[in-house]
Amino acid sequence: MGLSSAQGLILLVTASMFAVSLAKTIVVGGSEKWHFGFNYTDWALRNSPFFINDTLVFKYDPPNSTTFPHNVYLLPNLMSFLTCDLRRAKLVADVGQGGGPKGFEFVLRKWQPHYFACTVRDGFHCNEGQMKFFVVPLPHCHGCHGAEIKMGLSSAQGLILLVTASMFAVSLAKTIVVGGSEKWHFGFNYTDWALRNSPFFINDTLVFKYNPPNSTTFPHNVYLLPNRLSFLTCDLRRAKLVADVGQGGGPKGFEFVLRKWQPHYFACTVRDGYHCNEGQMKFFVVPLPRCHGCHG
Ligand SMILES: [Cu+2]
Repeated sequence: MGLSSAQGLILLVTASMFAVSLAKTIVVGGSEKWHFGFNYTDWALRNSPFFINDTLVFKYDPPNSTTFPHNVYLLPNLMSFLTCDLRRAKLVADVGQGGGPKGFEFVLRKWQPHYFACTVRDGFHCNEGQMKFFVVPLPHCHGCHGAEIKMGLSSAQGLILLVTASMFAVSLAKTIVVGGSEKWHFGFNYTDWALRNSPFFINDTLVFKYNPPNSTTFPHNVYLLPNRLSFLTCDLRRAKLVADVGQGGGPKGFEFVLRKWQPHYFACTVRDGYHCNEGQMKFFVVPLPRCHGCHG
């Protein structure tokens, strides 16, 4: 993209310094710690974003006569997370490791989703007890938001980073047809599709392609749901129109540019949620800021 290797090195070194200096330690659940019956998915969303090298602390009592035991596992993917399918869960901390003043510390080292859950009582703590959440730790990114000023970067350095980041963001922006050759139709797993095609980046364009209403195909549309809960349950009450049944046709389809660094919960609302629920016409993406010097 025209960055010299010297510039690349400077960005890399700067990014590494920042990553170290900014790493945070976060107690999972805050003062609630890690227990049955607290909504950790909500907690994680309220406390996002998390960053690579941040430390999560799980605090729970070891087995005793007055409290239930808990543990911490990582589930392999979104589907197992949603359904509390524990078959491929990997141990993070057992029932005895969350005690003491320090609890159990887990450092977020990888730029990938982490699906945490308590597996006690065969998924009961995960399902009924809401002892699950996920985080996607982000690389520390400079020139993407206002933070670098507070961190002691000179404004000249900040400006260079900002301009560089903008150039990259423009040159690298992609256009992605939702569902690929499947386009936007009933009965395709778009949540899986989105995960397979992640990450998406800010300024990428999603293209929704579907036929306008006619006698041979079902109509579809595109809405944004307000949050994760409404997405999981296909609750359409606060859905916002993105494209109506007539807007996905033609060779171009409907284009939606991902402009904001926040989760986007897309769904088809046709037939009162039937297309969303049974037809799997829903997915979410969290477009990332373009980040340089954070990965290879
Ligand atoms: Cu539909």
